[in-house]
Amino acid sequence: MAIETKSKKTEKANGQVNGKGASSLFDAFDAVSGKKLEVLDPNGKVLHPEWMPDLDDELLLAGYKMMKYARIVDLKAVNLQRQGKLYTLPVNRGQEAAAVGSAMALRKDDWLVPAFREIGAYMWHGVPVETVYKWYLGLESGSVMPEGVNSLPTSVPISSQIPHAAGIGHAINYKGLDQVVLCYFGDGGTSEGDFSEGLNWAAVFTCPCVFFCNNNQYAISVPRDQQTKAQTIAQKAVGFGLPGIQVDGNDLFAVYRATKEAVDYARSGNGPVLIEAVTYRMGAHTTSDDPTKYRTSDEEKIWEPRDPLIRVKKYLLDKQLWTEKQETAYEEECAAKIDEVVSHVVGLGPNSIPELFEHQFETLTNSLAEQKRDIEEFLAWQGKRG
Ligand SMILES: Cc1ncc(C[n+]2csc(CCOP(=O)(O)OP(=O)(O)O)c2C)c(N)n1
Ligand SMILES: [Mg+2]
Repeated sequence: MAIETKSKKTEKANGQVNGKGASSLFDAFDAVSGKKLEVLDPNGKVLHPEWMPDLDDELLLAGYKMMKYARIVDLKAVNLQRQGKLYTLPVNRGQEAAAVGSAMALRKDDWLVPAFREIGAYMWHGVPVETVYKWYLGLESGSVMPEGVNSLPTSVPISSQIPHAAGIGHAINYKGLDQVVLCYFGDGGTSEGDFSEGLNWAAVFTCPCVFFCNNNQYAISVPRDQQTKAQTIAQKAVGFGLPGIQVDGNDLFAVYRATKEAVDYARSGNGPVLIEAVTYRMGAHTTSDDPTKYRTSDEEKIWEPRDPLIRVKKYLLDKQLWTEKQETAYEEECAAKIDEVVSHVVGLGPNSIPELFEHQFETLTNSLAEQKRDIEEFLAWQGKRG
């Protein structure tokens, strides 16, 4: 792997042991310590003021509103799927703090590399809600980013996006830029080879990547304790020689604090960080799944009061930054916006043949060009047959 980069940042990181630069947070919550970063408790009370992030009221409120919006987008999508208007989709409910709190730590020109359960992060980073619903309809246009939105599309093949994130990080170094890549995957995703290959590459080449694991306790029906014998997922960072930190993934404040620190760390040329956000998939794996087959309602009830929206709302109400009246008005506003989008999107499709080939490469590879010619010839022949 003798690849040279133009980055000056790499030199800075060379003197560090195990890829660790100066960060009091990563020292205090060292991956092997087994400690978890928490700031707010489920009642919205500040548990640990010493770890309170520097989050002004405006940004906090915007974060809460995005969590709420993502929740409503998700609930509506599930309803529409049940009515046969959308195809199978992954349910996001319960993971809004992990998604939004992490994406809030990015700069607009940073890169987002999603898996498939982070619509809050996706929308925060500038992906329109139309794109989310188009993807749920299986449309190619649901993977097309608007100009200026630095995000890869949703990725379903588990962890295949991790080497891509390392590659983007490598390109950033090569070009001498100061962007950061935030890459998501699940607890199950950490058992894939792509996880090891991506994290190793990023660590060896000091790529500015923040690897964000949504540990939602399940990989479809496989529970976390059958996924890995590692005590925590954050601990896996140690083998790659990079900092790892476990956070309460249902706590917007803790997620933002850890991700902001990781993003700053990566941007300063220290290399990657692994964050494990401990959360819970409150809904089914997808709309085709039935979680009653593998988990109990007693377990689900334990997580209900830990819903990430509840604690931020309580905090905001306590601080008089938000009122019930505003909440109701905002819910209506979100629902109206979504209804308008849905009325336009539902019913679109199917994909046209050219669209199937349009977005993957700037110039089609020979083999894809041949496939495109073949299908066009076939359709022309079929058309003539009537
Ligand atoms: C390479 C690959 N293998 C299997 C699947 C089928 N599959 C879809 S989701 C999933 C579980 C993923 O679990 P996790 O990484 O914890 O993410 P979560 O779904 O919990 O968000 C599996 C096995 C797939 N999409 N890709
Ligand atoms: Mg999972």
